[in-house]
Amino acid sequence: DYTPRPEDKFSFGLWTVGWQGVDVFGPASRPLLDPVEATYTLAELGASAVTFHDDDLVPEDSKREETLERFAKALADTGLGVEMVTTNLFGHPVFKEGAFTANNREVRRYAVAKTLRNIDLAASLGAHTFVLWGGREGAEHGAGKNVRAALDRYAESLNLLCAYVKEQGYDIRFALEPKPNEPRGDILLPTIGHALALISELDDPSMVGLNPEVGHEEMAGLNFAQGIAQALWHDKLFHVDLNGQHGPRFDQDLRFGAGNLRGAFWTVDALEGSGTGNRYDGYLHFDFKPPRAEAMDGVWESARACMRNYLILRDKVRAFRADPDVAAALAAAEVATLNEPTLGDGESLADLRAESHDIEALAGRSVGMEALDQLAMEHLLGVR
Ligand code: GLT
Ligand code: MN
Ligand code: MN
Ligand code: MN
Repeated sequence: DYTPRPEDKFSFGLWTVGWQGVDVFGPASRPLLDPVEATYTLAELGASAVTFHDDDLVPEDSKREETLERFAKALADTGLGVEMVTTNLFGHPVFKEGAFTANNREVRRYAVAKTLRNIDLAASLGAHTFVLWGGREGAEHGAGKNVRAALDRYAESLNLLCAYVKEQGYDIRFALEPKPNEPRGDILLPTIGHALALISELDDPSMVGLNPEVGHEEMAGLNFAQGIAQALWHDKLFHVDLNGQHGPRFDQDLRFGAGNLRGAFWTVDALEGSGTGNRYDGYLHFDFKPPRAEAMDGVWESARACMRNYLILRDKVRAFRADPDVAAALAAAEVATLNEPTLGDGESLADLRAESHDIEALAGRSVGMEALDQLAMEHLLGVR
């Protein structure tokens, strides 16, 4: 039974099911979806929370109060929470050359002000995570962006936002979302690793973590499961954007499980902490785009499938980890031995250097990885 439950903590961006199919080659293929209506439908499908950009919910100031009241009623009626809020710093042409890192200083000041206003809204709705995706922070031209200055300004903005949250006493942490390219030719903080490195230079690194997206890392040819495992190791996996992608090409934002299915299996394994003992306990947030060819029935089908695919894969991962043949294969591959420190307690480097090794025997040893991986493959293919 793959029915989503509240404890599964599934969450959706209102912009996902609300995407009207506008792309580079054509206009909208679907009607405007009222975000409040979308909230009711997502609740019916089994989501526990929703997330949004300021512009998804309250694009116009004139309707702000009225929309927020209707939205609050939808949350109360459905029991859904707002777990994360983010700011649109990429859609309006004012951000065409960047937001926090635009060369133009007035644009940067507007970007910070727009974000501050939305942090107040996030706090009032009880969100604890605030995502920052810098899709326009980047360049197409080498000389057009001083990367050193841009990183100074990126860090400056993040420091200002963190100071504001502390001053207001909000219980909010920031999550940076890396992406290598699209819409800019090259985006700053292109991968998990780049973003982690920037965080360590901030005034209060504890307030800033990551919101990695499956497709974004895969666009860069990277392994998402390994990326989030490292983010978890740094205690920086504050949030996650689950979707699907077929290798390095345009950002596809497929429903979770589509595209790189084996990658999705290991992603669930990493999130559940089955191999590491280090589980992600935040919301499982879907950031996908229902394909432009679909009508509204296909939109809801793809949203339902994101959750269903997660639950199916979680079952497969659990069955894999509980399989005695897998336990034997893990032992044969010495996977648990990696937990032992290389230098033992009370040992010195002299002890280590004094050891003699049978190099030829070690070089010829069996590592058992193919057998282990084939077991995972067979669980995924449904024959075990
Ligand atoms: C935008 C982007 C996503 C980000 C969202 C947060 S908005 O749709 O493509 O990957 O997660 O700003
Ligand atoms: Mn995303
Ligand atoms: Mn994407
Ligand atoms: Mn995206």
